[in-house]
Amino acid sequence: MPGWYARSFDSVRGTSTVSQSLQGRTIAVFGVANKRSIAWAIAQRMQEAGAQLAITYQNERLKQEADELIATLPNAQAFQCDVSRDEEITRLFEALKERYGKLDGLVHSIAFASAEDLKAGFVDTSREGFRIALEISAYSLVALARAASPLMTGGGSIMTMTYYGAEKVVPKYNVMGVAKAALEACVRYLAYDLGTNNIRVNAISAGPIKTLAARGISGFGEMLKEQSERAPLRRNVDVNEVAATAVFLASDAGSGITGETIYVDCGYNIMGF
Ligand code: NAD
Ligand code: 0WE
Repeated sequence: MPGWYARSFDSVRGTSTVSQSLQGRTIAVFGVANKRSIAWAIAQRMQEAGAQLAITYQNERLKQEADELIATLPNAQAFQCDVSRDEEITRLFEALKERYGKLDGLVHSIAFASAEDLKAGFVDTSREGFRIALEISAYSLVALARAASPLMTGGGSIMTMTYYGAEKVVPKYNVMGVAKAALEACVRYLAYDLGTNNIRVNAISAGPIKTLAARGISGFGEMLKEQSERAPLRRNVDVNEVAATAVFLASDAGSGITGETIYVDCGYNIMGF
């Protein structure tokens, strides 16, 4: 049995279980802007499961708030990285190699499209708006996976956050829907390439959650209400349910899953009417 695969056997019940512990693992989490960020909930739940964390924020503007937040978490260190800049990615992974030596997991919780592109008709998306949305929201996963894989010497788990607008039209999600469709395809191609190194790559498709990235969107409140009425569980998803799925994917319990998009949306996506 390979060493990384921590199975335990219950001789009384005669069942074997696979550990969801992240003890002894180092995980890099990208995309903490504030306490509402999905990345922040993931970081907290991963720390509770025993992981040592490198947490990144985008820029100087977010530095103070992110630094203060990250300082409250044991075994976590803050780093700055704008994923649109190759030199910042290179510098970050040099720092991670120096500080930790190896990496076991990476969480990508980053998206951006220009505010105008989430208001107008999709048909009016500019060349520049399209480029930016796809570069920040999809290509950055490829760049981070490439930089992280040499550090994942004992295998690893890479995950990203996606949304239903990748596969069905959600009015006003526009170019972000196209970027998420590309992101989900990137997950499958990365899973194929990195599978040889026992690195798994997956996406979590979360239902709508009131974060900074959602707050600016007009009608988001009504959307939450309608979604909760139509979802099989008759409610909206809690950010900690998304974080629990991230812990699962980073743990040995997720060892057989790669290239997948896992819905954490109270079942909303299964409905036809
Ligand atoms: P958020 O605003 O807290 O997180 C988005 C993060 O992206 C921020 O931390 C921001 O700094 C970062 N970012 C943007 N451009 C960057 C760049 N160039 N370099 C580095 N970081 C950059 O909002 P969130 O809702 O937590 O979003 C996290 C992820 O979850 C996104 O991928 C989003 O699409 C996805 N998601 C959100 C929802 C939702 O309803 N909130 C639902 C499904 C998926
Ligand atoms: O992925 C997202 C939002 C991502 C996002 C949000 C913003 C707002 C501020 C990307 N770029 C920006 N740029 C900004 O200037 N979600 C899944 C949340 C979301 O956004 C929507 C949604 C949902 C859900 C936009 C329209 C309709 C539904």
